[in-house]
Amino acid sequence: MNISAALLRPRLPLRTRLLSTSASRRYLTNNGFFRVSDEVREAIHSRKPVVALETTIYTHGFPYPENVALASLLESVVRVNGGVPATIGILDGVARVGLDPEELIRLTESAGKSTTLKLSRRDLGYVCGLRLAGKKFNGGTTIAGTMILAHLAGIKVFGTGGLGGVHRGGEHTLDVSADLTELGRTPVAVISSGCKSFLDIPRTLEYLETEGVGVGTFADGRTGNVDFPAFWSRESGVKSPTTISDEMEAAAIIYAQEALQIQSGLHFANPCPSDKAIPKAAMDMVINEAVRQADAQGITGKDNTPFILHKIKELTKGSSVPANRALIESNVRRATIVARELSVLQA
Ligand code: PSU
Ligand code: MN
Repeated sequence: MNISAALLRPRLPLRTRLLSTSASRRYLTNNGFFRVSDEVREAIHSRKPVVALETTIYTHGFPYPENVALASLLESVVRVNGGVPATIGILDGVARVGLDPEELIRLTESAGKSTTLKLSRRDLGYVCGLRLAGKKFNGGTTIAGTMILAHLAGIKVFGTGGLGGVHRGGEHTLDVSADLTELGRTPVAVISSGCKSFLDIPRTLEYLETEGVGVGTFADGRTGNVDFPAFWSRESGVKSPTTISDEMEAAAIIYAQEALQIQSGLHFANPCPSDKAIPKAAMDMVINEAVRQADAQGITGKDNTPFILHKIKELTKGSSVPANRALIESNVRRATIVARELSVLQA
């Protein structure tokens, strides 16, 4: 698609209505449970490109102190590409959108403690409410949890590593990540490298279709059918429902959905950079073994994803980690460019 913002703007009959809708939309103001940093609030208000970043990857993904380094790297990636980062999580029982460096360190270094939780939609009321009873939790928000808080603050673009999905055997266990239902109900665009193939990728895409979630994979010049990516691997054996050429197209889709007042989310998949990606065949062997061990030990529910991630790292002797880091960085860079293109459309 070769549409520049200049071409697109005069042709959008809904533009005036869209602007007045956006302008009159009331974002949640700061209260005892929810706080947006001054920098992020000002950036949203003046329509600067803001990118949401999740924190489960720090509290339940990367160990301390690597998680501190990653958290600060990702914020820098947003800044050097012209955006404003909004790292989202729960600190001392308060939902936070935008953390200063000291707070970011405090949250990431609390990884592994029993009072530092992995927080999805169901958990937000619990951790914030119990602060009133004197219990102070920290928490990394999952994609679902992060989308909710981003949307409350008025952020539309979110970059991260990988999406939760339907687990293998999910048709029996009903272990389906709340990320998928959240994408069905919250209008935030998530840029990730798809789902790890320890999940059931065909059923995940079916579920997203049922939830009304637009899914597009960045094709980067490739033509024909492109696979929906499987995190470390660029191939999954499953075709992406749609492909997009670049960040401009992603931004145009977000803009159109908003104009149409469609209240579901979007998922744009960005395959792992080629030089760091691990071939599907190699990854399949490792993942099958990790899944076998999780089954044997009866690890299900919210503990399943962290357990399998840990096993994969062990079985690949750490070689999956550089790929993981490279893809997150690439996704966050792309998310920033999408947010920039969106700012142009909204100007
Ligand atoms: N997939 C990954 N890495 C991750 C996660 C998923 O490749 O760190 C995290 C994300 O925060 C995601 C969450 O939102 O796990 C999904 O967990 P569950 O399946 O319990 O919903
Ligand atoms: Mn689950």
